Amino acid sequence: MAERIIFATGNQNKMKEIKEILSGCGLEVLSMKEAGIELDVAEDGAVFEENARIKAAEIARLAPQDLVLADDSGLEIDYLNKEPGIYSARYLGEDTSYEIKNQALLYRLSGVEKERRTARFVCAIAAAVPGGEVFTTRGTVEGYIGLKPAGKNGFGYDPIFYVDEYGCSTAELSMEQKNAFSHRGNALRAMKEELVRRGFIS
Ligand code: ITT
Repeated sequence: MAERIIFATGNQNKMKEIKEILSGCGLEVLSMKEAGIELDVAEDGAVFEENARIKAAEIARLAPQDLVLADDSGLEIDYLNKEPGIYSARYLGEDTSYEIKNQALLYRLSGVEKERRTARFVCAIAAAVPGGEVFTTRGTVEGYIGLKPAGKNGFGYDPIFYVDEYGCSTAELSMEQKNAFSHRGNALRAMKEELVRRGFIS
């Protein structure tokens, strides 16, 4: 039975959300950095699940005793044929700031009315468990692209992603509020259930 969960991400904002959601699962939750693992995995899959599987399986080879989780996530904008999708982190270049990425997306939606600005955050989580098996869960959250960026919380595309229930962007919500319904929260809760069902955590 594994004693630690390593979450295979280099994104510290994700890690904060993940630790909050997995707290109380009975296992120690570590980032790759905290586990002393440094590896840049090429995410060359065609869908979120495939990228999450690639990441989890690669890291698991370096930590065969641990339960390794990895996610791949992104923003799908319906009007832009689901762009940026799996390329969310790489949209306009990995090093381009989110201020610029967000402004560019807002520009591409200039003049488009609210009903056609629908979008969703998608998160696939893969678990690589000791023994070599890998399985995935998926979570989504539906929303729309607002007319301007708002809010300072969260990260990435949060300032332009609005949810009807709150009438504000997800960057205007606290981490607790966002985690309660977010794509990553939903995928992680489904993964927690799956891990309990399979007897890996209690
Ligand atoms: P790792 O691969 O190391 O986990 P990453 O930032 O490259 O970190 P992804 O490949 O999963 O992560 O890219 C997801 C991108 O999608 C992320 O960088 C954000 O731009 C966006 N994204 C995902 N979840 C988000 C969220 O909750 N809020 C805002 N933007 C999000």
